[in-house]
Amino acid sequence: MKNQIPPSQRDQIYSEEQPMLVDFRFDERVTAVFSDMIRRSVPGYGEIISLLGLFALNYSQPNSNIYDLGCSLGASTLALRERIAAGGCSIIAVDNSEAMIKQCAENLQQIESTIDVDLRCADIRDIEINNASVVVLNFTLQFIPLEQRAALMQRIYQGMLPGGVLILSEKVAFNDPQEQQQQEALHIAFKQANGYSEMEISQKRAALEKVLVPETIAAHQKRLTKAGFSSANVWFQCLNFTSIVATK
Ligand code: GEK
Repeated sequence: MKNQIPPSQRDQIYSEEQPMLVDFRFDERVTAVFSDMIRRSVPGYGEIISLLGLFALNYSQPNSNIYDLGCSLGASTLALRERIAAGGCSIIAVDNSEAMIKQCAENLQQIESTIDVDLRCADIRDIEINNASVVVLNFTLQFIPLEQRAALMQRIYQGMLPGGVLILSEKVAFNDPQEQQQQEALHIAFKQANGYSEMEISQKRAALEKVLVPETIAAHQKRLTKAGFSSANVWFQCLNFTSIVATK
Protein backbone atom coordinates (compact mmCIF):
# COMPACT_ATOMS: atom_id res chain seq x y z
CA MET A 1 0.00 0.00 0.00
CA LYS A 2 3.01 2.28 -0.50
CA ASN A 3 2.18 5.64 -2.01
CA GLN A 4 4.47 7.23 -4.57
CA ILE A 5 2.56 10.29 -5.75
CA PRO A 6 4.02 13.84 -5.59
CA PRO A 7 3.65 15.53 -2.17
CA SER A 8 1.35 18.25 -3.62
CA GLN A 9 -1.15 15.55 -4.60
CA ARG A 10 -0.95 13.61 -1.34
CA ASP A 11 -3.84 14.06 1.08
CA GLN A 12 -2.52 15.75 4.22
CA ILE A 13 -5.55 17.96 4.85
CA TYR A 14 -6.20 16.67 8.36
CA SER A 15 -2.61 15.85 9.27
CA GLU A 16 -2.30 18.84 11.61
CA GLU A 17 -4.57 19.59 14.51
CA GLN A 18 -7.44 21.88 13.48
CA PRO A 19 -8.86 23.69 16.50
CA MET A 20 -11.76 25.10 14.43
CA LEU A 21 -12.86 22.08 12.44
CA VAL A 22 -15.28 23.04 9.65
CA ASP A 23 -17.64 20.74 7.74
CA PHE A 24 -16.04 18.90 4.83
CA ARG A 25 -16.30 20.67 1.42
CA PHE A 26 -15.19 19.71 -2.08
CA ASP A 27 -13.09 22.85 -2.52
CA GLU A 28 -9.77 23.50 -4.30
CA ARG A 29 -7.73 21.99 -1.50
CA VAL A 30 -9.68 18.73 -1.58
CA THR A 31 -9.70 18.70 -5.39
CA ALA A 32 -5.89 18.87 -5.52
CA VAL A 33 -5.53 15.69 -3.44
CA PHE A 34 -8.83 13.97 -4.23
CA SER A 35 -7.51 10.98 -6.19
CA ASP A 36 -5.17 10.10 -3.35
CA MET A 37 -7.82 10.78 -0.70
CA ILE A 38 -10.52 8.57 -2.20
CA ARG A 39 -8.20 5.66 -2.96
CA ARG A 40 -6.76 5.67 0.57
CA SER A 41 -10.18 6.16 2.22
CA VAL A 42 -12.68 4.08 0.26
CA PRO A 43 -11.97 0.35 0.22
CA GLY A 44 -12.83 -1.12 -3.17
CA TYR A 45 -12.93 2.25 -4.97
CA GLY A 46 -10.32 1.30 -7.58
CA GLU A 47 -12.02 -2.03 -8.20
CA ILE A 48 -15.41 -0.39 -8.71
CA ILE A 49 -13.93 2.13 -11.16
CA SER A 50 -12.26 -0.60 -13.17
CA LEU A 51 -15.51 -2.63 -13.32
CA LEU A 52 -17.89 0.28 -14.07
CA GLY A 53 -17.10 0.07 -17.77
CA LEU A 54 -18.81 -3.33 -17.87
CA PHE A 55 -22.15 -1.63 -17.25
CA ALA A 56 -21.54 0.70 -20.19
CA LEU A 57 -20.57 -2.32 -22.28
CA ASN A 58 -23.68 -4.34 -21.44
CA TYR A 59 -26.34 -1.66 -20.90
CA SER A 60 -25.61 1.37 -23.10
CA GLN A 61 -28.44 1.66 -25.63
CA PRO A 62 -28.07 3.28 -29.07
CA ASN A 63 -28.55 7.07 -29.09
CA SER A 64 -29.07 7.24 -25.32
CA ASN A 65 -27.58 9.32 -22.50
CA ILE A 66 -25.21 8.05 -19.84
CA TYR A 67 -25.09 10.08 -16.65
CA ASP A 68 -22.26 10.36 -14.13
CA LEU A 69 -23.78 12.25 -11.20
CA GLY A 70 -21.19 13.66 -8.80
CA CYS A 71 -18.38 13.05 -11.28
CA SER A 72 -15.54 14.67 -9.25
CA LEU A 73 -12.39 14.31 -11.36
CA GLY A 74 -14.01 12.08 -13.98
CA ALA A 75 -12.76 8.64 -12.95
CA SER A 76 -16.18 7.01 -13.50
CA THR A 77 -16.81 9.02 -16.68
CA LEU A 78 -13.51 7.81 -18.15
CA ALA A 79 -14.25 4.19 -17.21
CA LEU A 80 -17.70 4.37 -18.80
CA ARG A 81 -16.50 6.23 -21.90
CA GLU A 82 -13.89 3.60 -22.63
CA ARG A 83 -16.45 0.79 -22.81
CA ILE A 84 -19.63 2.26 -24.32
CA ALA A 85 -20.65 -0.23 -26.96
CA ALA A 86 -23.77 1.33 -28.50
CA GLY A 87 -23.58 4.03 -31.17
CA GLY A 88 -24.75 7.64 -30.77
CA CYS A 89 -24.36 7.79 -26.97
CA SER A 90 -23.45 10.93 -25.01
CA ILE A 91 -22.18 11.19 -21.46
CA ILE A 92 -23.51 13.90 -19.14
CA ALA A 93 -21.17 14.37 -16.18
CA VAL A 94 -22.29 16.63 -13.35
CA ASP A 95 -20.71 18.01 -10.19
CA ASN A 96 -21.53 21.12 -8.17
CA SER A 97 -17.90 21.77 -7.17
CA GLU A 98 -16.33 24.28 -9.56
CA ALA A 99 -12.84 23.14 -8.62
CA MET A 100 -13.70 19.52 -9.43
CA ILE A 101 -15.29 20.39 -12.78
CA LYS A 102 -12.30 22.49 -13.82
CA GLN A 103 -9.85 19.67 -13.10
CA CYS A 104 -12.21 17.07 -14.55
CA ALA A 105 -12.30 18.95 -17.88
CA GLU A 106 -8.49 18.78 -18.04
CA ASN A 107 -8.47 15.08 -17.17
CA LEU A 108 -11.03 14.22 -19.87
CA GLN A 109 -9.07 16.11 -22.51
CA GLN A 110 -5.99 14.04 -21.85
CA ILE A 111 -7.57 10.88 -23.25
CA GLU A 112 -8.86 10.87 -26.82
CA SER A 113 -12.37 9.64 -27.53
CA THR A 114 -15.09 10.03 -30.14
CA ILE A 115 -17.77 10.05 -27.44
CA ASP A 116 -19.08 13.45 -26.32
CA VAL A 117 -18.95 14.42 -22.66
CA ASP A 118 -21.26 17.25 -21.63
CA LEU A 119 -19.58 18.39 -18.41
CA ARG A 120 -21.83 20.50 -16.19
CA CYS A 121 -21.20 22.41 -12.99
CA ALA A 122 -24.64 21.96 -11.44
CA ASP A 123 -26.52 20.44 -8.56
CA ILE A 124 -27.69 16.92 -9.40
CA ARG A 125 -31.00 17.78 -7.69
CA ASP A 126 -31.67 20.41 -10.37
CA ILE A 127 -30.68 18.77 -13.65
CA GLU A 128 -33.06 17.15 -16.07
CA ILE A 129 -32.54 13.44 -16.64
CA ASN A 130 -33.83 11.94 -19.84
CA ASN A 131 -33.26 9.14 -22.33
CA ALA A 132 -30.84 7.48 -19.89
CA SER A 133 -29.59 3.93 -20.37
CA VAL A 134 -26.92 4.03 -17.64
CA VAL A 135 -26.87 6.32 -14.59
CA VAL A 136 -23.96 6.27 -12.13
CA LEU A 137 -24.05 7.70 -8.61
CA ASN A 138 -20.62 6.59 -7.42
CA PHE A 139 -20.46 7.70 -3.76
CA THR A 140 -22.59 10.81 -4.32
CA LEU A 141 -26.06 10.10 -2.88
CA GLN A 142 -24.50 9.88 0.59
CA PHE A 143 -23.94 13.67 0.44
CA ILE A 144 -27.60 14.47 -0.35
CA PRO A 145 -29.79 15.23 2.70
CA LEU A 146 -31.78 12.13 3.70
CA GLU A 147 -35.17 13.68 3.12
CA GLN A 148 -34.26 14.61 -0.48
CA ARG A 149 -33.01 11.21 -1.60
CA ALA A 150 -36.36 9.65 -2.54
CA ALA A 151 -37.31 12.52 -4.87
CA LEU A 152 -33.93 12.28 -6.63
CA MET A 153 -34.30 8.52 -7.11
CA GLN A 154 -37.78 9.00 -8.56
CA ARG A 155 -36.55 11.63 -11.02
CA ILE A 156 -33.70 9.37 -12.10
CA TYR A 157 -36.09 6.45 -12.56
CA GLN A 158 -38.47 8.58 -14.62
CA GLY A 159 -35.64 9.75 -16.89
CA MET A 160 -34.44 6.22 -17.62
CA LEU A 161 -35.19 3.95 -20.56
CA PRO A 162 -36.74 0.51 -19.98
CA GLY A 163 -33.89 -1.94 -19.38
CA GLY A 164 -31.64 0.87 -18.13
CA VAL A 165 -29.48 0.53 -15.02
CA LEU A 166 -28.61 2.78 -12.11
CA ILE A 167 -25.32 2.04 -10.35
CA LEU A 168 -25.46 3.33 -6.79
CA SER A 169 -22.25 3.10 -4.73
CA GLU A 170 -22.39 4.17 -1.08
CA LYS A 171 -20.75 3.93 2.30
CA VAL A 172 -23.27 1.86 4.26
CA ALA A 173 -24.37 1.35 7.85
CA PHE A 174 -25.49 -1.87 9.54
CA ASN A 175 -28.49 -2.50 11.81
CA ASP A 176 -26.60 -5.03 13.92
CA PRO A 177 -24.44 -2.98 16.37
CA GLN A 178 -21.78 -5.69 16.42
CA GLU A 179 -21.46 -5.74 12.65
CA GLN A 180 -21.43 -1.92 12.58
CA GLN A 181 -18.63 -1.80 15.14
CA GLN A 182 -16.63 -4.51 13.36
CA GLN A 183 -16.91 -2.85 9.94
CA GLU A 184 -16.04 0.57 11.33
CA ALA A 185 -12.96 -0.84 13.04
CA LEU A 186 -11.88 -2.54 9.82
CA HIS A 187 -12.39 0.71 7.89
CA ILE A 188 -10.18 2.55 10.38
CA ALA A 189 -7.57 -0.19 10.02
CA PHE A 190 -7.77 0.21 6.21
CA LYS A 191 -7.05 3.94 6.51
CA GLN A 192 -4.21 3.37 8.97
CA ALA A 193 -2.69 0.78 6.66
CA ASN A 194 -2.84 3.45 3.94
CA GLY A 195 -0.78 5.88 6.01
CA TYR A 196 -3.40 8.01 7.79
CA SER A 197 -2.69 8.81 11.43
CA GLU A 198 -5.25 8.46 14.22
CA MET A 199 -5.62 12.26 14.34
CA GLU A 200 -6.22 12.52 10.59
CA ILE A 201 -8.85 9.79 10.77
CA SER A 202 -10.69 11.31 13.71
CA GLN A 203 -10.61 14.90 12.36
CA LYS A 204 -11.87 13.78 8.93
CA ARG A 205 -14.59 11.74 10.61
CA ALA A 206 -15.75 14.81 12.58
CA ALA A 207 -15.69 17.02 9.45
CA LEU A 208 -17.80 14.49 7.54
CA GLU A 209 -20.23 13.70 10.33
CA LYS A 210 -23.08 15.96 9.20
CA VAL A 211 -22.14 15.91 5.51
CA LEU A 212 -21.92 12.19 4.69
CA VAL A 213 -24.89 10.21 6.04
CA PRO A 214 -24.75 6.45 5.36
CA GLU A 215 -27.83 4.24 5.33
CA THR A 216 -28.28 0.47 5.38
CA ILE A 217 -28.29 -1.57 2.18
CA ALA A 218 -31.92 -2.49 2.93
CA ALA A 219 -32.91 1.20 3.16
CA HIS A 220 -31.38 1.86 -0.25
CA GLN A 221 -33.07 -1.17 -1.77
CA LYS A 222 -36.43 -0.18 -0.32
CA ARG A 223 -36.16 3.36 -1.73
CA LEU A 224 -35.11 2.07 -5.16
CA THR A 225 -37.98 -0.40 -5.27
CA LYS A 226 -40.42 2.32 -4.20
CA ALA A 227 -39.12 4.55 -7.00
CA GLY A 228 -40.12 1.80 -9.45
CA PHE A 229 -36.94 -0.19 -10.15
CA SER A 230 -37.75 -3.87 -10.76
CA SER A 231 -34.59 -5.05 -8.98
CA ALA A 232 -31.88 -3.55 -6.76
CA ASN A 233 -29.04 -6.00 -6.16
CA VAL A 234 -25.66 -5.66 -4.50
CA TRP A 235 -23.00 -6.37 -7.14
CA PHE A 236 -19.98 -5.25 -5.07
CA GLN A 237 -19.11 -4.91 -1.41
CA CYS A 238 -15.82 -4.15 0.31
CA LEU A 239 -16.12 -3.65 4.07
CA ASN A 240 -18.71 -0.89 4.66
CA PHE A 241 -18.72 0.30 1.03
CA THR A 242 -21.23 -1.18 -1.36
CA SER A 243 -22.43 -0.82 -4.91
CA ILE A 244 -25.97 -1.69 -6.01
CA VAL A 245 -27.27 -2.16 -9.53
CA ALA A 246 -30.93 -1.20 -9.95
CA THR A 247 -32.72 -2.13 -13.17
CA LYS A 248 -35.71 -0.37 -14.71
C1 GEK B 1 -15.82 9.07 -8.63
N1 GEK B 1 -18.14 9.77 -8.47
O1 GEK B 1 -14.61 9.34 -8.59
N2 GEK B 1 -24.72 18.01 -6.88
C2 GEK B 1 -23.64 17.72 -7.63
N3 GEK B 1 -22.51 17.15 -7.14
C3 GEK B 1 -22.49 16.88 -5.82
C4 GEK B 1 -23.58 17.16 -4.97
C5 GEK B 1 -24.73 17.74 -5.55
N4 GEK B 1 -25.79 18.03 -4.82
N5 GEK B 1 -23.25 16.78 -3.70
C6 GEK B 1 -21.99 16.28 -3.76
N6 GEK B 1 -21.54 16.35 -5.03
C7 GEK B 1 -16.77 10.12 -8.12
C8 GEK B 1 -16.59 10.33 -6.64
S1 GEK B 1 -17.18 12.06 -4.57
C9 GEK B 1 -17.25 10.83 -3.36
C10 GEK B 1 -17.67 11.16 -6.03
C11 GEK B 1 -16.50 11.09 -2.13
C12 GEK B 1 -20.24 15.91 -5.54
C13 GEK B 1 -19.04 16.46 -4.78
O2 GEK B 1 -18.68 17.75 -5.23
C14 GEK B 1 -17.97 15.40 -5.07
O3 GEK B 1 -17.18 15.73 -6.17
C15 GEK B 1 -18.79 14.12 -5.36
O4 GEK B 1 -20.15 14.52 -5.38
C16 GEK B 1 -18.61 13.02 -4.32
O5 GEK B 1 -16.27 8.00 -9.07
O6 GEK B 1 -15.82 12.12 -2.00
O7 GEK B 1 -16.62 10.20 -1.19
